[in-house]
Amino acid sequence: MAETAVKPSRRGTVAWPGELAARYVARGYWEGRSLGQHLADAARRTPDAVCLVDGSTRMTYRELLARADGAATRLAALGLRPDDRVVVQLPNRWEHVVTTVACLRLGVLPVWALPQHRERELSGLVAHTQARAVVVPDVYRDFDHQAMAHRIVAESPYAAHVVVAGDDVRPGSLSLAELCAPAADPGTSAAELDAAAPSGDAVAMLILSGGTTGVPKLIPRTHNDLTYMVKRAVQLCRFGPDSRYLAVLPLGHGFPNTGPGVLGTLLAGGRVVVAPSTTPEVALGLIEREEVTATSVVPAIVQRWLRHLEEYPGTDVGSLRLLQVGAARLDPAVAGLIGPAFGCTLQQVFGMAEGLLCMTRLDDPPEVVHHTQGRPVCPDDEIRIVDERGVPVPVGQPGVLLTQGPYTLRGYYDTPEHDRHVFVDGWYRTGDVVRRTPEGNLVVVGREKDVVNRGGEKIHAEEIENVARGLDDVEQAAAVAMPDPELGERVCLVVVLRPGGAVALADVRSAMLAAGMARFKLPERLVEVDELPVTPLGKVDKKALRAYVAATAAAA
Ligand code: OOB
Repeated sequence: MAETAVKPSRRGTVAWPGELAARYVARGYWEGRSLGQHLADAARRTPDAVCLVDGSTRMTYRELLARADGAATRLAALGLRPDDRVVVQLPNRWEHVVTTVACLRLGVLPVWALPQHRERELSGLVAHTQARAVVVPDVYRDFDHQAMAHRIVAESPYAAHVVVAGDDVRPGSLSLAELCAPAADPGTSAAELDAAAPSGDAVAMLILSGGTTGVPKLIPRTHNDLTYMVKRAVQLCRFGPDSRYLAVLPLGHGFPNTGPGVLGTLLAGGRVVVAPSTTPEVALGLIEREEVTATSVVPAIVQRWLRHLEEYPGTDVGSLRLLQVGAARLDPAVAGLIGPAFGCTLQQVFGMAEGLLCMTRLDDPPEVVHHTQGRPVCPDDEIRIVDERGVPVPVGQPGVLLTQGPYTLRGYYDTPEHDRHVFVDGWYRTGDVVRRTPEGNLVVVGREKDVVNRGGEKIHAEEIENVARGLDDVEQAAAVAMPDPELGERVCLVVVLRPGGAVALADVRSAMLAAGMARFKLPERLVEVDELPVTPLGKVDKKALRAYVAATAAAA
């Protein structure tokens, strides 16, 4: 069949080459159906099982599907069509799950933002995706998201709707509670949505890449690729109907949604328990009360939980079978404490919103689980580890990781210029420096990309530098990671001042807040130098700066 025009759901995206696509279909990875259909199938298998718990809300699969289909039908009535985008900025609450499933059913692309994102990040997302609607809480942690959303929507030629979670739904806003009410006639809505389900190769969602510069980088994930990855993670993590997954990492991230996370738990017929906070009191309390069997966290959280278990040895986490730790480097010494303290299996996860998912396997020996970040989940995930010249390095040597496979993007959403620097013959250059052990596991040893990984939150150095350079007294600015026992890394800003100038950390922080940037990106230390070190190519030598910053912090 000749393709006469680019399908709307592929606009701004780069397809896999035909030969690879054919292989992924032949090997059964790509099933040709929408993730929404797979989720509906799962819901219909055990309609009476509880699938979603959030505080006093307990929802069965029947109710989840009726609510998601109700929301999908109402979004359609508002004029949203398959391939339209909706920016979803919600804290961890059940509506996040229902809204996501609703979008997947209708073929509307959810774009998850983090609750910490402010005007700069959110307006960038709305503009870049030409989103039709924005979903926000009314007020969350003393910040008025509803007012922010209205300001952003007023500026956008595309966005028309502000949908609000919570009681304070003001004039001009739509109520998310009403949007997510069960369909009036669930059977009819379901039949209509089933009949119009998006195809497997349509884009299912746009996921924000770790760290955003001027234009946010968005990752188009297709129904085929995402379904495969989540199902494979379900298999490897042995999720099933008896799984109870604690969604404790922010649901704006991929890891707690797809690794196998919320979506994997639902596909497996299990139960998702939503945690509104990562504190040990709340999270471990939920593990005990809801008999949670699995969860995923970042190293900073697991360290806090370990301290709590030590202080309160009576805490009962006996139901927990699997603790996944990923998104940032886990210290092998900490890794060794986890199994004994929690009485469960530890799994290291090295993933990226762009695709490639690596995991240690549940029956791997301790030396693999403690010291490596595992191996790719798919036999057709291809890995190349190269030196600066792009030449593959011998096994065991560190190099930059490149990858291609059935669920790794071929290009970002609508940024062809940027893609030229990031894709090598279609392979994604991850920017991570890794080495491969003889048995094929990967160890993340560093990074070439200019990102600070603050407890799993990725921060682009450039974003901070642009604001700092805008200050009158700052001539040059470079943001780098400084080591931190709690979060792994924090942001340190190194500046060269103009003659006679002065700048304080607080000046940079206020300038960033005034620019509408998220608080977690603010630098936490400022260092003045006479000049910035440069590489032979004349670029700021970030490696040397990181070493300098680490050494001066140790001396301080
Ligand atoms: C996950 O996704 P992103 O997109 O927020 O960040 C990806 C980057 C990786 O390129 C790497 O630099 C870093 O985060 N990273 C790790 C790591 N896992 C991710 N660095 C060291 N050790 C690890 N285990 O972070 C993500 C997405 C899905 C599943 C898990 C993590």
